[in-house]
Amino acid sequence: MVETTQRLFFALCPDSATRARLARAGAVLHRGWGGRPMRAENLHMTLVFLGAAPAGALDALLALGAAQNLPRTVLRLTHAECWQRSRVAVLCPDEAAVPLLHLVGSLQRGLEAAGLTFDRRAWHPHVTLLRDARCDAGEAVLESIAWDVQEFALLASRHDVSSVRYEALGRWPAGGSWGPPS
Ligand code: 2AM
Repeated sequence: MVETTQRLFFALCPDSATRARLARAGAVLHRGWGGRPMRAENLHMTLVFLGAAPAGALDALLALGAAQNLPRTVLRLTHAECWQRSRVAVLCPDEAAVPLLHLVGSLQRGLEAAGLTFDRRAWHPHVTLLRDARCDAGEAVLESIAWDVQEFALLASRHDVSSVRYEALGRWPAGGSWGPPS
């Protein structure tokens, strides 16, 4: 059962090699921008953020995830940005891969149809690498990371006293070609 207090979101989860590359990029950015590096196991790219979902929504969310058809897609994370307002350092693509735009749109339409609320702000694809960053330390130059997207997931963020951990409630592999949800 979905606890009403947990935060849910659909996200891309990196494979272990990409995860390691992202963590190394975080360590490089940390030298300039400080802050707190994300734990490697928590690295992800949010697709749609739901926040607290009502108890009983889990079945609909799992069905929605399973109805998507994401082709294997390479996402090129080309540059780092430090966002002053939220004080996070992130890696971004120059352009969002089209299949991912389709996936985000399809998930949003499915949530809408199911009467579930979600963050409707425009999607800015990014991977957060540092929190509480000092964004006044100049530009960062990094090698781009080619992320061969292999799966997306429904994640729940769980807080304990000292840390946040993301638990996958459902995972769906990428593969095949893009088509309408079955
Ligand atoms: P992100 O900004 O790095 O994608 C769990 O709360 C995760 O969901 C956060 O780490 C945050 O990661 C993402 N997220 C996306 N939109 C959010 C929102 N409106 N409020 C809180 N978290 C959000």
